[in-house]
Amino acid sequence: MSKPFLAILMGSDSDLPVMTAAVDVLRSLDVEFEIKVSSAHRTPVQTHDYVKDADARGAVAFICAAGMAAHLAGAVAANTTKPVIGVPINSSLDGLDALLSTVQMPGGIPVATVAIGKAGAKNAAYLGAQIMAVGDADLAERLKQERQANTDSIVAKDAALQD
Ligand code: RP5
Repeated sequence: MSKPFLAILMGSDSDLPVMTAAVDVLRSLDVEFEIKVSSAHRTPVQTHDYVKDADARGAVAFICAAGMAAHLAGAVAANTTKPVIGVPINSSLDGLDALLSTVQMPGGIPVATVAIGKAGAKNAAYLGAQIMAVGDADLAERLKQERQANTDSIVAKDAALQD
């Protein structure tokens, strides 16, 4: 088994401009990850095979981004008991179609669904890192420091505004 990692799947390479927000967060936190284009509809066999393989190699959680009839996160969740985080992509209908397709899972096959677009991609990465950090004290510390740095930066901006 390789080092623990997060597996990111996207339904299309057209989702990459949004998912770079997740990649940036994981790089900043020094979290191991893999990223793949794999579609529930266009490459169902490859998606199934990758999930089984990544699960066996030590994927801690899966982050799945898709737009339109966004079935990727559900298809991944059907093939693993690791946590699955769904990122709805705004490809049509303001992303509402993708949000509903991702979040409305039948009982027993959960997908933790985040917001549509870049904010969701970012939060999916933080959530994945937080899941990993349950078993990784160093990563937990990096997350705490990063949160504190964000707080400090907002407080400093407010202080500057008051001058
Ligand atoms: C989904 O359909 C993808 O995740 C993407 O968001 C959307 C459109 O895909 P492309 O036609 O741009 O490849 O499967």
